[in-house]
Amino acid sequence: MNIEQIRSDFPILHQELYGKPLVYLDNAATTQKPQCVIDVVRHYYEKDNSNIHRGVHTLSERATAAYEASRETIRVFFNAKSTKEVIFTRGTTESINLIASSWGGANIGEGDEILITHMEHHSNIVPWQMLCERTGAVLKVIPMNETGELDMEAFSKLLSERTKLLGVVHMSNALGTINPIQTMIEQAHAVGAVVLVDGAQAAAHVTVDVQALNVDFYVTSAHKMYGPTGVGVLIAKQSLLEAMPPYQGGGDMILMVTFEKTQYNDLPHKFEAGTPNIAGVIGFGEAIKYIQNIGLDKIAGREKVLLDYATQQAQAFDGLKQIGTAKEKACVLSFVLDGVHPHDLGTILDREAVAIRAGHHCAMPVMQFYNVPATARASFSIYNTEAEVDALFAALAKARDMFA
Ligand code: 7TS
Repeated sequence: MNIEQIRSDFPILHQELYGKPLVYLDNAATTQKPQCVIDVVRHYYEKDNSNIHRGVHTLSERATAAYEASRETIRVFFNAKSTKEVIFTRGTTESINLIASSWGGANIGEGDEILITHMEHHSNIVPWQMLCERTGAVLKVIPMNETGELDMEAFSKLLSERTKLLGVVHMSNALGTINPIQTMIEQAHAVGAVVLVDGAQAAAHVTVDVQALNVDFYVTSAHKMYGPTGVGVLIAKQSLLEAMPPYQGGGDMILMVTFEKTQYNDLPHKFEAGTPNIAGVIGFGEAIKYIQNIGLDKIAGREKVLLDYATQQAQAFDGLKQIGTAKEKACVLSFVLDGVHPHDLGTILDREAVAIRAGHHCAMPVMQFYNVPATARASFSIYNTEAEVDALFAALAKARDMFA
């Protein structure tokens, strides 16, 4: 794999901050965008900009064709059965809120249980708490151990006929852990629960086949997969979507409206009310093609080499404690450094042109588990290099010396 060639696809990487070359290691927050994605968004606005699904004129036809072509690209990428199962949203957060509101509102009642894990992002905690407050359902949490792996025995014990939904993160943004979702889906289905997998982190690093997984809901965001912000996808079984009420009402989600009654549109449009992020969806499709051109397996293989290289240095680094050491993990190095607050670390590293994230990563329960206010997190992508990992540790050494 030619990393220099890949780097040349990403214009933003080729700049200096404070006189030093940018080292972008905040990919779990959002990845950078390759030129092809930037170009396709620009082309759309320069040549095709128009509203979709309604115009009879040429531009609208072109815009609609490009939008729907993205849906097909994304269907193939995740191996969904039909484009009816591919709903565009604003991202993972909106996808989960859609499920909690629409599916949850129709299916959850008092005494029912929603089961999530201790390592969920807030976006897979709070919507369920809100649903529980509305309905009297109970939120249960699968515990994890010190390495950042789920306690599978506890999981089995928590499952019962009261469990109506299992919500599990495929790959933790705070720890890097990749959860055994195949087994968890099978076990949850055995008690009749529906399963939602949060793929916000995983989808750019792990091959996902929603049919092989037999997952009910799989959600992710384009911007963590080299695509634009403000767009994501909800992939769901058609039978579930057919039975769910619309999430929002408005244009495009109807077939017929009178003041007496409205007939909803067919899938997937029933869940896409209003003018969507057309350019974003088109950019998302292009980003998926970019991944396909390199090959997700190759990407994952290369990223593993990089993570191993960084992990070795982390283990040898005095005063550094890794947060998240699961056997199955990807792309995330979360840590605390003796005597230096993660936020100070983030600021010092920024002056060295090394971009990392410092904070609770919208996973406060993970911070509570490790009894830390925050962690520093370096997260890797296909365009990162060993030299950049070296730059990270050189900057960390500088920070450690400053506080010594
Ligand atoms: N789930 C996980 C596992 C995430 O990592 C994120 C975003 C979300 C859900 C929400 O995605 P959104 O696109 O709707 O915002 N995670 C992060 C992060 O780790 N740093 O910034 C955003």
